[in-house]
Amino acid sequence: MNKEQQLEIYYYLHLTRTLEDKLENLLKQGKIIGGLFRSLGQEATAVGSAYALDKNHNDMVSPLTRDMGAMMVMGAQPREVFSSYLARTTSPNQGRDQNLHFTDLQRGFIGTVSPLGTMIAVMNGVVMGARMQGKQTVGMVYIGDGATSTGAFHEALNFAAVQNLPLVIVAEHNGFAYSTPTAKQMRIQNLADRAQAYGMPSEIVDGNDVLAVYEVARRAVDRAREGGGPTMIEAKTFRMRGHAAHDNQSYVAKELLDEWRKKDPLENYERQLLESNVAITDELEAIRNRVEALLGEDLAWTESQPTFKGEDAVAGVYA
Ligand SMILES: Cc1ncc(C[n+]2csc(CCOP(=O)(O)OP(=O)(O)O)c2C)c(N)n1
Repeated sequence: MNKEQQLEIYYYLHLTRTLEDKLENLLKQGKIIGGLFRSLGQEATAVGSAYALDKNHNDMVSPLTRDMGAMMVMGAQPREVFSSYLARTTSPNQGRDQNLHFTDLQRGFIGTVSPLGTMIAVMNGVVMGARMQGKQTVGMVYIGDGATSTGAFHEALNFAAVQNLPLVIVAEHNGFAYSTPTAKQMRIQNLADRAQAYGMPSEIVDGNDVLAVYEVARRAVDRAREGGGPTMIEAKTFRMRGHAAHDNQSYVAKELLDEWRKKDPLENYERQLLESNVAITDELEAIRNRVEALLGEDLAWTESQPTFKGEDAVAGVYA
């Protein structure tokens, strides 16, 4: 990976982190209607994996709550996220929904539907359709540890394996499904074991090491494109906030959070770039300033936009 790409990855990691920091501030200011879901601590998993996709082949992702970083890599704009959370009528969902529930087939992302596990079947269809059309599209779909216990997950994983589909499944092992620790909902240590049951190759990676995530994702994407079928990647990471902002994580041991704070993916990557002489401090600061300027501009634009009104809810829903 050349210097430009390594700095681009830094840009996306920093963009994701700062965008969500600003959303948290907006929530505290009472400007966000509804909840706020963050990917704090998990940004490297989303950014590193999506960065392995190729837009020239119309690769597609289906992100989850913790995959803001993948959306940014695919070209989603901060103003689309701000305006969704701030319920503006000019947001991708016209103010009807927040978070990452929006789709753009051109840019290659399909907004998730809430029943967990089901998006793997949807992405199976997407890549199967593309293959029938003679395209070399690879799909990437994200799944949480909790969601790997759904029936939908197992049915879709088997189908992807049997059909040898060009799909990469990124399983985010972040310790908790809402308040349930992984050990209380499965007897296995590694989510990757689930893939073995279907004859699907899997790899385990440090989900907080963005370059390591990129490497395994790149291998899986290349294999899928060459007709080698699906791969499941298990990214070991940690959810540094509650399920959403209303959840104070009181059920997570402080020691565990302290331990994972030391493995912060953004701080570690920054150190790595400096220590390996890929970048100097000024270059990283210039990137941070670029992010700050973009977010300032997009938030100002969002705040100038009209707010969703109750009566707007009935338009465009029924014929
Ligand atoms: C089939 C289904 N069951 C329950 C829920 C409610 N729910 C939403 S998120 C969530 C926890 C998900 O945990 P996990 O898959 O580990 O992802 P994480 O939030 O840790 O990223 C639950 C139970 C749902 N959306 N769909």
